[in-house]
Amino acid sequence: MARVEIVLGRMDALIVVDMQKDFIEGSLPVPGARDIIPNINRYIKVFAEKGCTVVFTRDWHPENHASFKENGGLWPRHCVAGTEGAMIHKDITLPKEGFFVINKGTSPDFDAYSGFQDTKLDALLRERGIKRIFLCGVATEYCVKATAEGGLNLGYQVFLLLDAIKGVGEEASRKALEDLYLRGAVGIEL
Ligand code: VGL
Ligand code: ZN
Repeated sequence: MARVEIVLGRMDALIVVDMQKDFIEGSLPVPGARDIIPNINRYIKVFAEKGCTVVFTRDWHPENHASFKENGGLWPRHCVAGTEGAMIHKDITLPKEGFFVINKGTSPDFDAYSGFQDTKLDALLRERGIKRIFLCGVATEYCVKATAEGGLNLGYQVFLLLDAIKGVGEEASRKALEDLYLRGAVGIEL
């Protein structure tokens, strides 16, 4: 295991992916998602203290969203905009000030796993001079992976906080990480 020191600063952003009630204890739970909450809270505190940008993404679907089974999609109804299930989980500690929330998947006609897809996330990070993004949250092989790929495509250096992500399937999650490493993402724990 190589050890390198990472000094966090203003050009770094923590992106907390989809830590919403429905993915933790609601209609589409990711097994074990609750277990990463303490580590995510630790990262939020550390990044906020270092003056980093902290962003929360939310899956934020209209009721008639194409990804829902009732509309011909893959998933049970989840994270309907404005509902209880779409809220950031109550045990996630938000920074006292200066954090951002990015909603995604808001168009009824197609799914958007990446926090960068059809959102202002890239503009927000660019405006703030962010070069490195550190990802945590759920689900490893879906929204975390897609957001990491989106970041890599846009030229960000991407770090995956391995003790603060959780996937739906073990094998699929392992494969997702392998793919991301090949593309240049780096897995770390701080
Ligand atoms: C997600 C399935 C459907 C995710 C979102 O956040 O990984 N997964 N919508
Ligand atoms: Zn969704």
